Parts: sequence; structure tokens; C-alpha cells
Amino acid sequence: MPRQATLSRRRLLGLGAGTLAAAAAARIAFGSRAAAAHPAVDPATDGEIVRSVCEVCFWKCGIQGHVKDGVVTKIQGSPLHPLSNGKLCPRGVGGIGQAYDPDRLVRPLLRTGARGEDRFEPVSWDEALGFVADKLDTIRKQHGPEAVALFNHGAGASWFKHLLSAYGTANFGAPSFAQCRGPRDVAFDLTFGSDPGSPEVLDLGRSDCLVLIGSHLGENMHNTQVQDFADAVARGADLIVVDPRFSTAASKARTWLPIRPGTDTALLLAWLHVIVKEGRYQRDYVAAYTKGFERLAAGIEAYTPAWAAAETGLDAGLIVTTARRIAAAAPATLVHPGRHATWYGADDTHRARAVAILNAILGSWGHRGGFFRPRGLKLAKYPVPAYPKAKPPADRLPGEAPFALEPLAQGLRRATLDGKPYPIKGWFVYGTNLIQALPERELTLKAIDALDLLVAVEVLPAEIAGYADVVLPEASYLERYDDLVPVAWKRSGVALRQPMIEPAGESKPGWWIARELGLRLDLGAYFPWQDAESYLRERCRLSKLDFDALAADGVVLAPEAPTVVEDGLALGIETESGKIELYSERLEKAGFSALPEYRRPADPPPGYFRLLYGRAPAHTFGRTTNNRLLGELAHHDKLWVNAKVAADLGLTRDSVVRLVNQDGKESQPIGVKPTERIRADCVYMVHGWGHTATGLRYARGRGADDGELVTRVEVDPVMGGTGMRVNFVALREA
Ligand SMILES: Nc1nc2c(c(=O)[nH]1)N[C@H]1C(S)=C(S)[C@@H](COP(=O)(O)OP(=O)(O)OC[C@H]3O[C@@H](n4cnc5c(=O)[nH]c(N)nc54)[C@H](O)[C@@H]3O)O[C@H]1N2
Ligand SMILES: Nc1nc2c(c(=O)[nH]1)N[C@H]1C(S)=C(S)[C@@H](COP(=O)(O)OP(=O)(O)OC[C@H]3O[C@@H](n4cnc5c(=O)[nH]c(N)nc54)[C@H](O)[C@@H]3O)O[C@H]1N2
Ligand code: SF4
Ligand SMILES: [Mo]
Repeated sequence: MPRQATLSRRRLLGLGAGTLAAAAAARIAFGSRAAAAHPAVDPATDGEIVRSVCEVCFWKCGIQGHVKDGVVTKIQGSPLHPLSNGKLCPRGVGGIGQAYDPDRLVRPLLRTGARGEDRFEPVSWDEALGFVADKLDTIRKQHGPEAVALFNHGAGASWFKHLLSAYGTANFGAPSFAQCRGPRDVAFDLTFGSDPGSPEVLDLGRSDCLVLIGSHLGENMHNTQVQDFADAVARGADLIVVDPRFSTAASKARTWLPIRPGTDTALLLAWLHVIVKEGRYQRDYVAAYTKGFERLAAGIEAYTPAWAAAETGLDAGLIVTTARRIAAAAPATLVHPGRHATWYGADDTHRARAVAILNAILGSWGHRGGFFRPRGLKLAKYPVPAYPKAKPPADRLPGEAPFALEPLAQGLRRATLDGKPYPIKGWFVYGTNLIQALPERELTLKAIDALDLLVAVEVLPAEIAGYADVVLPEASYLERYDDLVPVAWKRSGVALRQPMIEPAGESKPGWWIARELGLRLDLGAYFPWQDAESYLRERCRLSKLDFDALAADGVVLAPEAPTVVEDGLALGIETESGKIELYSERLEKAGFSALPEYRRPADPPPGYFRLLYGRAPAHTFGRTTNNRLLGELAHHDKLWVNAKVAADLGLTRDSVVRLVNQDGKESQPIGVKPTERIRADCVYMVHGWGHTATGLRYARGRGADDGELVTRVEVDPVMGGTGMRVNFVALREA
């Protein structure tokens, strides 16, 4: 019973002087805060406290679980971890509901029915792993290892990236890039030489003016950001929210700008116009750190507030006064870079570039109340042989999306369908529900149909598992170790995900699954460790970190260092020119506009509304909608419809509708929320509902799935993101 040995050893260490001494030593090694006792026992229940890392979303907060008699009874925010400060969002607290979900996958499964029929037989691990290894070996022999693609989301994917890199493929795609933060990351990288990161490096709590464009903080519940947002609001920061919908954030704002969807770039260009024309930018900062200001000034000449007013539907006077307010707070002013940025495709990178440029001329990059610069912590790698050289990823054809920073998930799907530049025959899917996450579902289903192998590593019988040949049940994040988790924040450091309880049923941690497959594929040299703990201990030793201290506190922080200019940071810009590139010669050389370009979106046809989607506080997409604990907070979804529109259509709060999109695709039924809080030209719903998988006995049939209606996308030519807010829907009473 290795697990119990671990628990009792930790309990002993926790009670004895060993942990404290080791923790103190680590603090001395890292020169951080004074040693303090962090109890490993909960005095209220006499249960054990285990510190780890959340995985209900990707913010990676530090958690502490209270464990009694092998059961997690409570999860709280770790007071030691800078991303949680002792607090969690509702989803983090409700994470217990995932570990104890009665619908959990607890045995390996082999498909017996047709793909998608959701018919499987339970098999032994040996049989399941043998099946996968055989298939992978066959694909390697027949098509080369690059014919296998990994789709992934989440920290645990690192074990499978390692396995498949050793196997010989570089086809790793995540919807969290080309369906999420891609345009933003690329735009900031082009401008500043680095992206805003995840978690985003925003000194939001100390901003004097905060501009949220779409970013719906308070519904988007990234913990630290929401805490900092509350601080900024409490301090009386000037808050401007740009959103076609009166979001939770808008309700806290001094000004809500109910913009016509898809016209944000026009507003940003007009703000730049006013700030430059009126000389309200930070002159010294612009002179010292930026390049191309003259060409920017010339390029935005035509974008007057009157022009933008016509595009955006906003008042021209308000565009001018908000521009002045944003500039007045500089450099402690922050135009939030957003996170989900694949909106309208054509100008997504340009929109994000306009945000970057606005922040740049206001000097917020590197200044208090703007973007801080984290000091990364160097961690040693566990030494393994070099990976074989893999073919370049198949996601892009020559000339396509030249600035993509990661392989495009939909591009790997395309290669699966047309075999160009080479065929993809196997999908390895970890922690991503491609059925809900990828747009143009018909293409996903067609591609799946063409595969020789589909493996899903999952905790729940989500839709993607229903299409798999083999389902490998993973232990939940409360039941396993993962690789070290870097903390890139104001205090940088490293955190540890570690087990609190035994894995449910026969589920196994990802590190074990990856290693077992590695051994079966003759890749044992890449897996010299016996188990995750010995791997982690060795990595810690090589990084001069005390593993036991890390295990006790769940996090070890580096010494405090300045992260903004006011505190002594020597600001360096990481672009090739060493300057912030307002005018992008890199874009120009590749045939794109060097300055942000606006593209007017199409209007909805008569009788149709633009379909908008977003987040709700208690859920992470479809990842948590089967979680019965979180279901107590929110167990369904409603469609936001403008009150006047609803009245015209005869819809009330008791109505149930189906959405039908421009291609005739019909949604499942969804209740209506008539509200003044949304424009008349769009409707809004929360992504992640409308599950169809039979095994999700709680979530199945609740609400509708926006993903099903995203039958069209507009692709960002710069980086290949799929703009998904280009679909229109009509409402039919159900
Ligand atoms: N609770 C919770 N929090 C989450 C997540 C979750 O699942 N649950 N997911 C996390 C992830 S992965 C991401 S990427 C982020 C996403 O969160 P954000 O990056 O904040 O999301 P947005 O894409 O901005 O989309 C939502 C908002 O944009 C508005 N909107 C729609 N169209 C337009 C438009 O044309 N212009 C403007 N200005 N606004 C528009 C919508 O009304 C909505 O308020 O959230 C993260 N946080
Ligand atoms: N239509 C539409 N499409 C979207 C979005 C949208 O708002 N609307 N949002 C986009 C955005 S911003 C993003 S980031 C992506 C995210 O979409 P995905 O990449 O699919 O990510 P999640 O929804 O977080 O993860 C989904 C799967 O991970 C499984 N899972 C949970 N925990 C674990 C674990 O510990 N181990 C394993 N192996 N599996 C686990 C869950 O059961 C679930 O099936 O979707 C994008 N696609
Ligand atoms: S923001 Fe919430 S769900 Fe995400 S890691 Fe933090 S506590 Fe977990
Ligand atoms: Mo995302």
C-alpha cells in the first residue's frame, strides 16, 4: 500500500519537527519569509491538512484539503499560496464533487459499439494498455510516429507530452490556444516580446483606471483576478466596461459601454486617436521604450470618435471622455488584455494589438497598476535522453497563420481529414472534450470517424469518451501527483499537486498511465523513475528544493524581487529590437497590416440575433456541469434575451425556446431570461451545458450547448484562431 505509507509518513512528518526543519531550510535556501508553523492537522476535526493545487480550472490556485479517515471533507484556499491568499472561487471549493462524482470512470473501457454509441466493456489495465500500445506501434510502423496527435488541456497533460515526444510526434494541439487565448498571446508577443501569461500578470488591484473589454470578471471567476478586482473597486478605481451585455463587472462600473458586438477595434482605434491627438500619452516612456510612434500617429489619423461612434453605436462624446479618463490614470491604468479572444476571427489579433498598443503608450507595461513582470524560477529538468527529431506539426499548410505560437487544434483535425501535409491516424485526448470545445462539430465527428485509434484519458464519461476506442480512467486531481507547477506571480515559486485520497476504483494517475505505455512501447529509457514521488524528489534535489518542505506547504516561494518599475524593476523589453513595437514590421513583412486594422462584422439577418456566450461563476465549461455540489449553486442555464425583443416575440421568463442557427442547426431546449441587460441585436448563453453523453447522468439534457450552434467560424489569418461569435440564431418556442 504505497499510498497509505505516504499518508502516514506525511502525517508523522507533519506532527514532528522534521517538516518544520525542512521547511525552514527551504525558506533559508530561497531566502523567503520568516519560518512559521503551518499546521498539518486541522484542530477542529483532528483531520490531516494536505496542500495541493486546484484543477477545476487552469488558474492553478493553491488549495488545502481537510482529510479525515481517507475522505476529503473540505477544500479551502491555501493561505500560503499567492494565487489564492486563503480563498478560492466557488468551483475550487466544490472540487470535491468531481472526486466523489458517482458517474466517475473507474475502470478501463474498450469500445464494443459504433463510435459515439457509448457502448463499452470494462477490461483490465493490462488489456487496455496493451491495446493502445499495439495500435500506437502499428501507426508508428505504417505511417510514422507523427501520425499521432495529442489534444490536451491541463497540468496533467505534461506526462503525455513527454510520452508522445519520446514516441516521436510534435502534433500537440489544445483548444485553449486556437479557440481561446491565441490572438491575445500573439498580439502581445508581437508588441512586447512576451504574452500576458496564464495567470495574467496584471497588477489589477493597484490600477486607478481599469478597462474591461468583454472580460467579464465576476462571472469569469479566476480567483486572484477577482480578488484584485474587488480591491480595485473598493479603492474607487475608475472602471469602464465595454460589453454588449450588462455583465456583473458592468454593474460595478462608472461607465458601461454597450458596444455593438464585434466593433471593439473601432473603439480602440478612436481611443488611440484621442489620446495621441491630445498628447495624453506618456511621452518619456514612449520615447524610451517604444518604436514606431510616428507611424502609429499617422496611421490612426482617420479613426475619429465620430467614425467610431457610427461603427460601435456608442456616443462620440463618451468615446472622448472615456479616452481622457483612461489616460488620466496613466501609468496606473490597465486595459485588460482579455483571455478568451477568438471572437470574430478576421481582426482578433489586430484588436488585441490595439489593446497592447494602448497599454504601451500609457506606460502601463512594467508599471504599478499595470502589467507587472514576474521573475521566473528556474527548475531543473529530470535528465532523460534527447527526444527523437519529429516532423513539424501538420496543423498548418504552407503560408497559413504564420504567427501561431502553438499547433492549431482545428488544423490537426483538418490534417486528419485531408491527409495534408501528411496523414494523422491516431488521436490521444487528455482533459479536453473536443466535442464541445471545437467549433464545426460535423468536422470533428468526420475526423474521428476516419481514425485508426482514439484514446481518451478522462475522469468522466464526457462526450469525447463516448467516441473513443479505449477509455483510460484517470485519478482525479485530488488523488494524484502531477509534475511541479511553476508559480509565475509577484512572488514566484513552485507548487506541488499531490494526492489527498486514494484513487477512485481502478482509476490511475496520468504519470502511471504514461509510464506504463512508455514501457510497452520500448521507451523505458525515458521513464527511469519508479513513480511520481521519486521523479519529483529528484527534480527537487536537482533544483535545490526541499521536497518535504514543498509537500508540507504545497508551495515554496522565491525571495521577493521588484516586479514593477516603482519598486526598482529595471524594465527590459523582450522583442528582437528591444523596444515595444507599436508598428509591427514583423506583421508587415508577412503581408499583414503593421497597425491594427478594423473589419466591420456582418449584421444579423432579419429575425436573427448574434449568438454570444461566456462563463458563469459556479462552473468551468462542461467540465463541472455534472458536479452535483456545484449543481446546487447552478443546475441549468438560461438564454439572455433583450426584454423588448422578448415581449415582441411573446416570450416570458417561463418560456422555453430552441435556437436555430443560420445553417438550420437546432439547439436543445433552453429557458429564457428576458432582461434589459443585453442589447437587442444579440442573445447570450453560458458555454458548457447541453451535454448528450449518457454516462453524465446529472448533466445530460440540462440546458443547451452553444458549441453545437457554432457551425461557422472566421479564421484569424495572422495566427489561425477560430472566431466563433459569427453565428446567428432565431428563436423558436419549444
Ligand atoms: N467561472 C468560470 N470562470 C472562467 C472559466 C469558466 O469556465 N468558468 N473559464 C476560463 C477561461 S478558459 C477563459 S478563456 C476565460 C474567458 O473569460 P473572458 O476572457 O472574460 O471572456 P470573453 O470572451 O471576454 O467573453 C465573455 C464576455 O464577452 C462579452 N462579449 C461578447 N461579444 C462581445 C463583443 O463583441 N465585444 C465585447 N466588448 N464584449 C463581448 C459577453 O457578453 C461576455 O460578458 O474565463 C476563465 N474563467
Ligand atoms: N462554443 C464554445 N467553444 C469553446 C468555448 C466557448 O465558450 N464556447 N471556450 C473555449 C475555451 S476559452 C477553452 S479554454 C476551451 C476549453 O475546452 P476543453 O479543452 O475541452 O477543456 P475543459 O472543458 O476544461 O476540459 C474538458 C474535459 O476534461 C475532463 N477532465 C477534467 N479534469 C480532468 C483530469 O484531471 N484529468 C483528465 N484526464 N481529464 C479531466 C473533463 O471531464 C472534460 O471532459 O474550449 C473552447 N471552446
Ligand atoms: S480560479 Fe477557482 S477553479 Fe480555478 S484554480 Fe482557482 S479555485 Fe480552482
Ligand atoms: Mo479559455
